[in-house]
Amino acid sequence: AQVAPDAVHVPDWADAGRQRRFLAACRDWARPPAGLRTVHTPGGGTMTSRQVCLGWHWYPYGYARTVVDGDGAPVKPLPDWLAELGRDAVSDALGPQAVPPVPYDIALINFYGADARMGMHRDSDEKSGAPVVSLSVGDTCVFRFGNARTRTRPYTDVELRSGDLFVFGGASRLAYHGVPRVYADTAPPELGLVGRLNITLRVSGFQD
Ligand code: MD3
Ligand code: FE
Repeated sequence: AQVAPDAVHVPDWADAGRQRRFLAACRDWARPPAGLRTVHTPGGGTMTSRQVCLGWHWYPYGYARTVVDGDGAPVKPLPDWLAELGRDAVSDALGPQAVPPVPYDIALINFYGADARMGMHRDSDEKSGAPVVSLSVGDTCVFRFGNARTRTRPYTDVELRSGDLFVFGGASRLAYHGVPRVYADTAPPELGLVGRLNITLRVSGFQD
């Protein structure tokens, strides 16, 4: 379903097998070095989701090749299959003409426990305007998709469930968005995941 221009939600995009393989990969990436970490903002805040990065390491508010706000290890590489999945996702959601000419080179994976939230924000630390790809696994959440001008209304609330794809291109790439709540114990039981995982794929636009 189209939620805004170039913002398309594709429920059930990833089947159970693909969700399971994603979860297994995330558990592997979460291990140290350069594993899952708690993110502290410069203002003294602590993000309630925990995060692991591939390709480029995101810290508030920039990117580095090492985990500057964690163990200092080199960031894990982004595997080719994941970059390819990014292209497939854009093609399915927005059409083949929207697939960027340069490969996806950043993955940010956020893990949400039942009490985790993500406040309204814009993703503006990348140089490329290529569409952002988001894949959800585990518990259902409320995803709030806003506008490019303010953190507040108007916004649209959408439930994201395990296996759902969301792609944000064009003007929607710079819209405010957040996760105001996660519904505990709503993950498919056979997954064996307590909580929610969200993987976003991005194109950095960086030279190195
Ligand atoms: C719209 N993640 O990683 S996914 C993030 O569920 C982030 O973990 C949320 O916001 C999550 O930055 C929301 C949907 C999403 C992701 C990135 C976007 C929407 C976006 C970037 C630009 C516009
Ligand atoms: Fe975001």
